[in-house]
Amino acid sequence: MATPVKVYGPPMSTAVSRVLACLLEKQVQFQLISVNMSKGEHKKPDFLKLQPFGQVPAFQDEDISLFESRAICRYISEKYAKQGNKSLFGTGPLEKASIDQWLEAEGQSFNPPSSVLVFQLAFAPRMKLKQDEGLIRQNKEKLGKILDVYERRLGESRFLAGDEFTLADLSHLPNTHYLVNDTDSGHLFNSRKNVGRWWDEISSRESWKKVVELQNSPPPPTS
Ligand SMILES: N[C@@H](CCC(=O)N[C@@H](CS)C(=O)NCC(=O)O)C(=O)O
Repeated sequence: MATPVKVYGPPMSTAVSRVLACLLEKQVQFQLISVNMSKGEHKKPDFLKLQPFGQVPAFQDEDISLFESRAICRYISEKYAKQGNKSLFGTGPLEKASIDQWLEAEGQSFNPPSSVLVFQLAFAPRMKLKQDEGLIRQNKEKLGKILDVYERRLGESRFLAGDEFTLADLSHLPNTHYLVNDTDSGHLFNSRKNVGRWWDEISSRESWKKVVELQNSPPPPTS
């Protein structure tokens, strides 16, 4: 039996949960390794050998290590192409390019405003940090404009890259989950008919439900 891959970081982290969703779609065995971020473990020399920017997740598969959640997802999808969800990263050059195009749109256009809103609206209150109302307003407006493009696209096809659920859709799960469930910004998604239909469908996948269970389970004891 293959050695489980290792994912370092808490499932609450959006970038960690992206990798977990991918592993679950691909039915790849994994070991989740706790990193106590409140104690700054992600900035310690041993962790920096795995993730030189001092962020989670870090990832190991036997003797290789990788960082950047979207790159890790592409690697998992290619390496384990023959198992689990086989269409997650497409099968031909055109399908892959279309998936990559929407993965880039997620990373370059959707993530900047949505991650600011996740931090400001979901995490800052939990961390007892003051929210920046100007930043919130600005980023809600930016995200609305991006979602107008998504609304048009999702009026033409069931998923972002075509008829199948792919990495492009999966990559949107972490930020959207917090915005829809933990903030007052759910209407940005649900008020758009096609985006709302798409969100209901992608967030109902078994893989994502398991990630949410992991997020809600108590963290393992730390030393
Ligand atoms: N682009 C990176 C982002 C990683 C990232 O921002 N991780 C956050 C948690 S979601 C983190 O480690 N924050 C702590 C820090 O930056 O010190 C990826 O996708 O892996």
